[in-house]
Amino acid sequence: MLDFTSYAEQVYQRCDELAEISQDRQCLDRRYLTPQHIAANQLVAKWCKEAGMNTWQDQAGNQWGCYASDNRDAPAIVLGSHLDTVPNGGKYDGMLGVLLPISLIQYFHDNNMKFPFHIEVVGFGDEEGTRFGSTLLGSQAVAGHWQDKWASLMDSNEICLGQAMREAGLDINQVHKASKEGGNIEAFIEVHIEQGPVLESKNLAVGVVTGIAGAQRFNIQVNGMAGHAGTVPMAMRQDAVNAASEMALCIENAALEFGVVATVGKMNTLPGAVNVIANKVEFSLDIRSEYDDLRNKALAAIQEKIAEIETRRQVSVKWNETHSADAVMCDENLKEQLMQATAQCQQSAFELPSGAGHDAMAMASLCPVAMLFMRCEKGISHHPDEAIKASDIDVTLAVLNQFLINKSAMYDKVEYDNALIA
Ligand code: HGY
Ligand code: MN
Ligand code: MN
Repeated sequence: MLDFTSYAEQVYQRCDELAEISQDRQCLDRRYLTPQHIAANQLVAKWCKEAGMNTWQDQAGNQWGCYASDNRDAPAIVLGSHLDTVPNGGKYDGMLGVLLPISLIQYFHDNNMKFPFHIEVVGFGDEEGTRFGSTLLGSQAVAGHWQDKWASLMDSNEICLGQAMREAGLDINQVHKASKEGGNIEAFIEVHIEQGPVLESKNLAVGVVTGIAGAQRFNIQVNGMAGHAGTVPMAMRQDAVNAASEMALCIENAALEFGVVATVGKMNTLPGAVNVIANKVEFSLDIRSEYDDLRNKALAAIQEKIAEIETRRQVSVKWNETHSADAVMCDENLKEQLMQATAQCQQSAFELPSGAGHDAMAMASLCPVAMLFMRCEKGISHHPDEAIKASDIDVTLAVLNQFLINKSAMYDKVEYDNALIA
């Protein structure tokens, strides 16, 4: 296996440097279309240039680099992930999948290596959906699925997405130009930390992803009746907090019963006073499964149970779906090619599913997609304790390099065969 130690160190340090760009001095929090997002794009642009790429920001705020083939008409292989984070996030979720390819291209540039295909790197601007609630906005723009209704999505400061774009120097009326539909893209490969404990339990640096779980997200509003905490008898209350709490527990029970994962990650109560019975609670639901029909069955059971609680507790419930993405299977050929490259670089090739969502889900409508997972310590993610080893970056660089070298040889063989036929 080629030694990429110095390039692995470069990736490691750059993750630290990028993690300094945050809207919160106490933790990593970088959101779509904020000044911090644009600053991160500019830093990534600098590194793309140093690696011999031309670089640009597209009309959806995604940052691109292209390591061009000598053949202008060649197809592109796109490598990338996201540059935004969850609040109090880790410094490898997303970033690793942008910085690792840039350093691999730095290695190609340093060694004057060229390929029969363009290699493009993309840093998507919004995978987590932290700022506007909807997710995969950057990659959906690239895949040609931007929805005009998103212009009115609001952040917690009541700034709509259209205004946020203007403040970031972008024009939402131009966002459709970010689409690569009809482009000559052969494949999208996303490198990402596993965000789970499996590779660590197998003592493997790298794994190949079989498929990405589908997900739905909702904002659920429970409206009850405010009242005096001291005078309203318990049996006469329409307490939104107790109703929402019972609903959250029925979500947990349904997830256990159907074997899916369902999370209530956000819950706000109003008016939020100690001595007032809450009249309104808003909470989020994130429900996922590798199997769409299972997720749909679990969701139907949850909706039925919540309707029963709504009636019994005399509250009213409003559902608002903020995200829906069916499960995506990775392309079989690309998966085999990544397994082959992995087997050439680590003692065994292993494949596993992804419970987390990724930009590859959006890109799958544009071109064949595949993912390479890298081990992360104790599977911790969406947390500042997210950690990886430089030696695992080394292995991942070697696997991605091997994949591109093998792919290049396939091109040469096709060209050779065509020449024979001609
Ligand atoms: O939520 C997810 O699965 C991803 O981290 N956005
Ligand atoms: Mn994430
Ligand atoms: Mn991610």
